[in-house]
Amino acid sequence: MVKGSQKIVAVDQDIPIIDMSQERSRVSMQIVKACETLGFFKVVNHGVDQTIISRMEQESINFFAKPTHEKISVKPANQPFRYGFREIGLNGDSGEVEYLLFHTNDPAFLSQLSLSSAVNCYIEAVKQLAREILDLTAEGLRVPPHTFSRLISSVDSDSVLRVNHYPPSDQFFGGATLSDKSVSLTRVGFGEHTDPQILTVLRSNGVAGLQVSNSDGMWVPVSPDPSAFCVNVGDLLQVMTNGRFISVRHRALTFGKESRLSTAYFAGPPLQAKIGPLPVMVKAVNQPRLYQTFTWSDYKKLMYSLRLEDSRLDMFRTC
Ligand code: GA4
Repeated sequence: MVKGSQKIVAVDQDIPIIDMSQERSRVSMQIVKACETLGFFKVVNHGVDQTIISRMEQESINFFAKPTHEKISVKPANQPFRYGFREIGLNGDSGEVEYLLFHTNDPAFLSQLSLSSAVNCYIEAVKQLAREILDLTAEGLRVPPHTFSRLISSVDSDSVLRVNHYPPSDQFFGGATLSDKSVSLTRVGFGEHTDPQILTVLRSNGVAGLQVSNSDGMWVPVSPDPSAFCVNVGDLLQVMTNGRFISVRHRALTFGKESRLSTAYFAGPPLQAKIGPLPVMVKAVNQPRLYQTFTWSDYKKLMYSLRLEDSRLDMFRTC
């Protein structure tokens, strides 16, 4: 049921946990190290108000509890950015998931859902956290302070919020019961992929499912921690750092009886932003330029023409 030969390692001891209340220089060094080794880390003591998180989560739970016909009605034709059930992207990918997906600057859609206030507050809070992490990253790399964060701060930045609901497995078995031993409960909720944008800030309820691929090609399960945010490097940050940071492959599995809810903020730049390796990351001798320069708009066109698991970055390699 779950394809791929990669092995699972038993525990998530390899996932860095970064305490943001530490001294700033320590935090920035730890972020850079995590981005270089795994491309993924958790942050704790992040400063996002728990009330904002709980309100957003409760509104999402209420939305997914609605009858299907009501949920489907918020999906206009030919729009990838709406309510979706099973289908992912435009090229035949699917998973055991239903979701809401929207641009963070789409007030019309938000008000249609009546999620508006809770979700808007949440978006503001995670955007602020993403900016802070990117500024710390710039400090750790010793590049000018807002090198990365300015790209996601502008009013026309193309960021996306995705709320994923992975229902209990029995809702996907078409009559088979959970006590039926011949039925494996493990399903792919969201298949393996890298995130295309700059940085992703994700949280989930207390149910497991997220796994990240480490440098040995093993799947590392990320233990759920509702008080933490998970952060991962996206493709664009890998390009800007000329491959020094890793845009980590990850996936979500579903295991059984409990519903998993995860919310991901994908921090992206404006469509016309030019993305390429920072000059300081390129050196003629041992750090040759690995990627061409392209616009985010070019990259998006390409990603929607490919499958979820495809390595889009390879198309922009110089060598
Ligand atoms: C992966 C990360 C985000 O969920 C997303 C996804 C997007 C979509 O669901 O529309 C994509 C996927 C994601 C990358 C490749 C393309 C586009 C589905 C797909 C097959 C919203 C994003 O930005 O890229």
